[in-house]
Amino acid sequence: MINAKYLQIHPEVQHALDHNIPVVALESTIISHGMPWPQNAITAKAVEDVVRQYGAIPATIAIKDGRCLVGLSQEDIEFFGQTKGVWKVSLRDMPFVMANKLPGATTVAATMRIAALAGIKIFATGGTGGVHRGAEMTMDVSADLTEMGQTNVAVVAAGVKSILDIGLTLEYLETLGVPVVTYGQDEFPSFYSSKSGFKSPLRMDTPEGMAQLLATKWELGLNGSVLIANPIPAAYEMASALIETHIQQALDDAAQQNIKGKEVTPFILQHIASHTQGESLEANIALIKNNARVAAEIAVAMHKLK
Ligand code: PSU
Ligand code: MN
Repeated sequence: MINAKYLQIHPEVQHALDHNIPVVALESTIISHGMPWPQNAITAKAVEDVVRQYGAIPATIAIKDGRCLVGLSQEDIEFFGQTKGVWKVSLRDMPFVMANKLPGATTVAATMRIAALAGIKIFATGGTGGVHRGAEMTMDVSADLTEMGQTNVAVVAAGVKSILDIGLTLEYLETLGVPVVTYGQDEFPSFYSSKSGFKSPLRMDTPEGMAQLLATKWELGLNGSVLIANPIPAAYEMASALIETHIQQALDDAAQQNIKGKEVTPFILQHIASHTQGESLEANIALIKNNARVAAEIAVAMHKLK
């Protein structure tokens, strides 16, 4: 366990951890950089409510005053929802942001690491990072993937967005030894769509099956995550051709404006959001709630295995 001075676990989360009550971690980049105010704060709260409704305790993770917060108050959620200049913190940025006591919203990679430090086994988000299109030239591969290769926290996401190279992302996860399991269908989903054109490496249909797979993996000493891909609910799916048009435009704009490094993902997401307005936001909210439900169900099933 790391020095307690770096971890601030919310009393409700600590109580759950101490009493073997299932806990689901949630990230904060989606709050500070993924959605506009006030929908971001409203959604963060609603997602926590979904976790509770399905029998687990939510622990939304962020960084403030030099500490990793595990479980946010309503005030914290509002702070991360409306404060300008909150850092997007992946693993690389963690020591700098913490040492300088800056506010930070955590990516999938940083959230996983902090969840692991707190003893949380499962995490729900919208979409993860991956291998970017053109990565064979830029080497832009999200630290989310390398983190999934080593940290024992399962990730429930709606697949990866087609802003990434989905085929290369699946290859890279295979290299890292990360099982990719799609929930309830054969095809790997691509965030706004339940389809991607790629067959999922694995498929599982029940929370109990998922819990058994996780237990087996970790009992074997096979460290790292399992990417649980949960397709967006059918009613909220968006037309792939439309999304592709916006992605192409966003990639062109990013190249023209010389957007690089950690700014690439937020820039493209922002572009899609502003060009599809309500529709993509609504889809985003629906899929993250759906992921929170599945994560809570799996957390409960893991608890029953014990
Ligand atoms: N993809 C999405 N929505 C998101 C992100 C990615 O569809 O909100 C965020 C997540 O926090 C993810 C991060 O961990 O972006 C990845 O950023 P990068 O590609 O810079 O590693
Ligand atoms: Mn990157």
